[in-house]
Amino acid sequence: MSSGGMCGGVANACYVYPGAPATPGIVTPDISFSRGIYMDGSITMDDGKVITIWGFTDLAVNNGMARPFPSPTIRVTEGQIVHTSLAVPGDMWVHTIHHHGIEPAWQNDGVGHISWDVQGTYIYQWRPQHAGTYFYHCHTNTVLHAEMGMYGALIVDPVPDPNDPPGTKRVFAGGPAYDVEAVWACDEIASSWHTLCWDAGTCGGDAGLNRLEADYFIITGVDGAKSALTDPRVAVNMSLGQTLLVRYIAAGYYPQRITFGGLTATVVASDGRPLPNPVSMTSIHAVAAERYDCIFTPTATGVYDVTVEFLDWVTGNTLGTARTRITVS
Ligand SMILES: [Cu+2]
Repeated sequence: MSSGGMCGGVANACYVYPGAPATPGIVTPDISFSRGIYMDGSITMDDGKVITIWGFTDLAVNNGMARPFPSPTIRVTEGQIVHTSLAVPGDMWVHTIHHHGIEPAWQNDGVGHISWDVQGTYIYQWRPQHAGTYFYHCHTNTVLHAEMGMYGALIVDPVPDPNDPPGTKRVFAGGPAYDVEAVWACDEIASSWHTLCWDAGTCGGDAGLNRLEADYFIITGVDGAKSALTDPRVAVNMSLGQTLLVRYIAAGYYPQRITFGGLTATVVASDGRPLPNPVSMTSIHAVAAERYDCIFTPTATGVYDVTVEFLDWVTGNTLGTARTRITVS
């Protein structure tokens, strides 16, 4: 086991509150997800460096043996009662799931120091009220655990419109329809953090978590130096005449600026809420945890290189870049 997550025990950590009580007011859900924990995943960067990744497994698939990064998408429909079961065995310490942008009861919000850090199995019960793009992440020793990779997309679809042709996909009820969908979770990695213990800094020592010196820049778990230009998990191939929805998630800590290689985005929603009026933008400046739903209707075939710049908080200087591509044929 190479993971730096295997360091100290829960009893020696500070400001963690292990627990897994029964879910208050639990009812039969409309849809369920089951998540486990891994702390021995990895990502191989374009320069060959292998970096340890932590994340959530899908326990419904092959007993959670896979090590997906980002963590498996949670996709639900507006108004559904959702259960997300999180199982944390003793050798994985404590973690939570915070469904970012959803507004459940505090017991189900997954903020460790407000409720508890899951040790055992807890079922988060929640009900999304607004279609849109969200993400979920661990909220135990958050600065570290989220940076280590403990996040995944959370998508809330609208209830299908009975007047639409079957299979029509919309961003929100009454919103634009789309044919092709991409999720771009743009994030930086500070590889020096990826050997730290799971509880680094919780007892007041200086673990260096106040200094983010990222050396890699990724899109949806793929190195943005080169791989994300062509990796099918990120790069978009579409036909002229189709409508593309990009769910852009600022999943890192640095401010970001994304540009679309000459294409213009029509931003129709942000942070899980429709905009009063769509806004045409050739670049978007985003800060941590913001989400933008961007519609593209290219009018010419071509290859459009998308660039995400990661910016210094103070100077605004570009600290790193990730790239992907939209190919219209
Ligand atoms: Cu965690």
